[in-house]
Amino acid sequence: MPRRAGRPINLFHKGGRNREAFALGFGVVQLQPGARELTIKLVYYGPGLGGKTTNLAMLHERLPADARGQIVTLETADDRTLFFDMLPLMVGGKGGDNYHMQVKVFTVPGQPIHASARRLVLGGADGVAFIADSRLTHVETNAQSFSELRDNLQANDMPIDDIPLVIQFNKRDLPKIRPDAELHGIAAQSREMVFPAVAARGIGVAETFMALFHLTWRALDQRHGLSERFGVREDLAVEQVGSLLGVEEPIDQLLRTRFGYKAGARKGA
Ligand SMILES: Nc1nc2c(ncn2[C@@H]2O[C@H](COP(=O)(O)OP(=O)(O)OP(=O)(O)O)[C@@H](O)[C@H]2O)c(=O)[nH]1
Ligand SMILES: [Mg+2]
Repeated sequence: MPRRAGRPINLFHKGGRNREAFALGFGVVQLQPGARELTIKLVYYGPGLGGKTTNLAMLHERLPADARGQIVTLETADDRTLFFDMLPLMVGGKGGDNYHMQVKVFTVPGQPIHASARRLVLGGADGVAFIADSRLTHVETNAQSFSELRDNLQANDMPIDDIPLVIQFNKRDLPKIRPDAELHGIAAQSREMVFPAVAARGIGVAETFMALFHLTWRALDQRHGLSERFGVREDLAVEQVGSLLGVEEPIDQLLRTRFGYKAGARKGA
C-alpha cells in the first residue's frame, strides 16, 4: 500500500526506509518446494513484562496436541524470559494436505539487559508482533522498545516499514491505561494494525496472531510465490491456522476487532 508522508505521532515510529536492503531480501522463510515444506518465523517483541510469554502460552493452550510441538522456554526463577521462548505450530501434512508448514513463534526477553539476545532472536524473522503495555506508566518503555526494534531490524537489513508487523496493546484489564479513544485515534492513522488484548485471559491473543500470520503469508507470497509453489491459497492457509487455534470467525471479522477499524478502510486486509 502507498506510504503516507509524515507518519503520525507517538505510535513509536520515526519512519525511515531502506529500499536497497529490501531488494537484497530478508527473512529466512525456509522453502522446500520439492518436499512441499516451509518454515515461517514469527517473533513477539516488546518491553519487559508486557505479556509476550503469556501470549505464547495462550496460543499453546488453544492448539490441539498433534499440531503443536513442545513449547521451549528459558526463564529465570521469577518467570522472566532469559533468552527466548519458542512454540512450533504444525500445519498440514495430514491426509489430503499436499504441504507441510511449521510456524515457529518466538518471544524475546524484554528486560533491558538482554539487548543482545533480542537482536539474535529477531534475526531472520518473517513477521513481528509488538506487545505493548497499555499502562500510562509504560508509554516511554514501549517507545524505547519500539525504537530498539526498528534499529535491530535495520541492522539486520529488515527495514521496519517492509516487515509484516502488528501491534498489540495488552493489559486492557488494568486501571490507568491509555484510553480506548486515544488508541483508536492513533491506530486509525497508523499503517500497522493495532489490537487490544488481555493476554492473561486469552483475549486478543488469537486476533493478534492471525493478523500477523495473514500479513506474513501475504508478504512471503508476494516475494516467493508461496501459494503457487505449494499449491495453497492464502485464504486456505489462514483458515487452516485459524481452525487449529479453534477460531471460528473468518479473518476479515477478526481484523475488525482492532483499534481504529472503520468499515470500508483497508489496512493489509
Ligand atoms: N493484568 C494483566 N496481567 C497480564 C496480562 N498479560 C500478562 N500479564 C502478566 O504480566 C506479567 C508478565 O507477563 P509475561 O508474559 O511473562 O511478560 P513478558 O513480556 O514475556 O516479559 P519478559 O519475558 O520479561 O520480557 C505476568 O505476571 C503475567 O501474568 C494482562 O493482559 N493483564
Ligand atoms: Mg517472556
